[in-house]
Amino acid sequence: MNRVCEFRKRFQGAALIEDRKNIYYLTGFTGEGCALITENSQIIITDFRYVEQCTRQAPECRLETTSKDVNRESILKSCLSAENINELFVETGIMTVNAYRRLESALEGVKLSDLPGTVGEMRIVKSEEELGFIAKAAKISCLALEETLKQLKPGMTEKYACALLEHEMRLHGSEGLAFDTIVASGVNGSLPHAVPSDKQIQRGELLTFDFGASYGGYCSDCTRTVAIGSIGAELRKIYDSVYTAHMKALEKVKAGMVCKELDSIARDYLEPIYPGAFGHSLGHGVGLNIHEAPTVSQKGETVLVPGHVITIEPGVYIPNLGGCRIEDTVFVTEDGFVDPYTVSKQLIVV
Ligand SMILES: [Mn+2]
Repeated sequence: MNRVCEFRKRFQGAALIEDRKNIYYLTGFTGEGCALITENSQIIITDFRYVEQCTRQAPECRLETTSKDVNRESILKSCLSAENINELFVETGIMTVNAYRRLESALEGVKLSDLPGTVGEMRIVKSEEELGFIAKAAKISCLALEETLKQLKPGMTEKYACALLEHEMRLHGSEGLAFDTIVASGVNGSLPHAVPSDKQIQRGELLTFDFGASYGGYCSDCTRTVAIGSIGAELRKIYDSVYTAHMKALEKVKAGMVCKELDSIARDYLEPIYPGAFGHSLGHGVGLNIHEAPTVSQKGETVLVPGHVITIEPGVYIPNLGGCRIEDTVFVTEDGFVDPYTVSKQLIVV
């Protein structure tokens, strides 16, 4: 997989790529290092540990290896001067000030400029292959959650439930975790990004799992809130409201829809019932990163097109009571969406 040709069509100039997901997306290389893309060459600069890996993963790239005597900056300097390049576009958003200064002083006579978001624009629309990886990660997530729910019992700690879920994701083929798993029971459910604790899961509580497998380098993102035994009317009302908000927004997902309009559908429904209780955005893009473009919030101006992958994840959080969130990662199509998750969104009682 090499997308350098497509990148060159969209951006003319010498680009230094340091973001590892961007390097992978463009060249296929997953190790540490950087990629220099110019009009005439594509070069990966790495060290001994990744030499063989680089030749396997990125055969179309020229390999330059750092050593104790030759650092990255000096390799860059000679590569640029060999092609008479006097302007280098760098990813300033992810560089440290220190690295920028080091580069600036090493490349005397070369102007450093901001690389525009070309790679991000390419990454936002997924190919069939990329959608396949995300679908596989979603399938692993569903199998793992189903297995976890079979084993879940009152008295288990949130940490234990978290370990079960993460173990099942690995057993079903996940490469790792797309992000730190959230397991929040009872009153902890009012924390949208709760960290699994030693708190025991009890009957009568809602329990939220927000988790993601990864496959082929791609993430998936899913949230289910389940009931431990029978729950009271207040919690049931929260669940039903979030469920309705989720379904209302989800059914409007299709090409042509503006992200902020989707956000409004869920928000306008929940706000009168639970004022101020849905404080985060409705969703976000998912791909090589767990959070990427487009943002599905009140500020989301992106018009959806086929191949966009977004989450729909409304939630309600009530301090001292609990909370609920329901989330799927879905694929935008011409006339709707594909939802790769098969775990029920109706309230599951464990
Ligand atoms: Mn999410």
